[in-house]
Amino acid sequence: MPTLQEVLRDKIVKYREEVREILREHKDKVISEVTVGQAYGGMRGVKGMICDTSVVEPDKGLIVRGHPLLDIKHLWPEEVFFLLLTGEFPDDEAKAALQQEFDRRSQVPDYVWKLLYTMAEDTHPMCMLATGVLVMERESVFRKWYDRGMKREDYWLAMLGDSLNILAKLPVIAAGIYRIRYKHGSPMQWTQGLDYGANFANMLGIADPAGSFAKLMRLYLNFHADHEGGNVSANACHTVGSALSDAYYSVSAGLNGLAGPLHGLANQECVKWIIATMEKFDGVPSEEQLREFAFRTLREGRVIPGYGHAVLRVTDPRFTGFLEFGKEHLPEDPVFQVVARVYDVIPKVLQEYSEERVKAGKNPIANVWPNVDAGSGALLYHYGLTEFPYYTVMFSVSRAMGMLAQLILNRALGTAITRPKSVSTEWIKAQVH
Ligand code: HAX
Repeated sequence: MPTLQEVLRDKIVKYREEVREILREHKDKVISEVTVGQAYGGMRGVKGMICDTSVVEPDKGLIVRGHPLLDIKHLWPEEVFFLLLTGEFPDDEAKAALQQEFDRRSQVPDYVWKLLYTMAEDTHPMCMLATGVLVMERESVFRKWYDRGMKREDYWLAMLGDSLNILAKLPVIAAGIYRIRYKHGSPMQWTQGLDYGANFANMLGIADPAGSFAKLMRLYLNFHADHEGGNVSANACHTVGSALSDAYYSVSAGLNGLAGPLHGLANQECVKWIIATMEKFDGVPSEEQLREFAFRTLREGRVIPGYGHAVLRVTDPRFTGFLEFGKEHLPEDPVFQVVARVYDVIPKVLQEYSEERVKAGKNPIANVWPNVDAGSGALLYHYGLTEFPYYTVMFSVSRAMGMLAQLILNRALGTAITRPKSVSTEWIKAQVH
């Protein structure tokens, strides 16, 4: 099979023709309407952008290029990246070629390490990661080619070059941040010939005699890679990229969005919440104790982290996949046992609480089921990764694949600069009266 770049080049010809055809025939067809509630409500449900890498179906969860996530959970991260871009699974030869690309590009410039070492000791690891990516902007192929007058039709190629460079360096930098920030030793090097997930596992320096941590990393990097285009990180990355800012600026922006507690940071909040229940009840809490703890959290005006979703209305298949991994590899782990018990308790609690809210004239909770963040942290914790603030960095290594795949495709399709129309409250008042 040809390489990623060759397959993508052919696909792009088809993608472009398909979009040209749709626009030629149906440019003025209406696909969405916007209510006042949506305008004030984070544009939830407004169909106003395109993303072909994946779709999140409210009643099914993530579908990657037509494949429900749990059907492709065996894929390694490099295969997922290939699939996101081309809609095809790489064969062994194409996968090996992509791994060699990462091998070739994995050297992290010294100035990145110098900078990370000089950051204040209490800097959040997400800030270190976003800074580490941003400071490498001087390496951008896209910017260099653009300055030399690159043709529009080649934008995707320069974006692919930047993306491969970022993806090859990201696990090295992310693992290095873990070791620097939490004083586990110096950053470790990428091992040539080792796959992406196992490389990341290895560079974290976690003991893994049975190889199950490497398995978890492959699964983790697969599950978090993409979640269509409108989520905060993908959307932020897309918006910045639409101004033809290069991939370093764009991905760094996306990572800053992922660092919010209602988005990627929820995974650190989740484990904190689980551990807090165990400290309060001195071990694995009973269902009744969990219920009591959950209601206290809600009455204090806080959210139950890991539950709810802007789009999903069922248990997130990514949570299901992590639960299956836990049952197979760490069924006796007490933190994992709490996660499984929380799953029995919280949906009922949130349902009850939602009914209370409605009686009090507030919005219902649209989705009482767990999202991706509800279970992943417990698995990391089991392997000795007990530094919660680091979890979103691991999420980021994966999500960069989705963000970059979307960026490359948007540059290939010449997607326009993002510029929705905002309206003022005065304008809204005039409409509704
Ligand atoms: N606990 C308590 N209240 C919740 C809740 C939860 N888990 N989920 C939703 N609600 C509340 C909302 O805060 C909102 O209250 P207000 O109207 O008073 O503001 C109300 O229920 C309606 O919200 P919604 O329509 O159900 O949900 P949204 O689309 O507005 O928000 C969120 C989706 C994911 C942000 C929300 O469910 C939440 O805060 N969950 C907890 C944090 C979390 O797990 N985030 C990770 C999401 C997955 C992700 O992006 N990972 O990266």
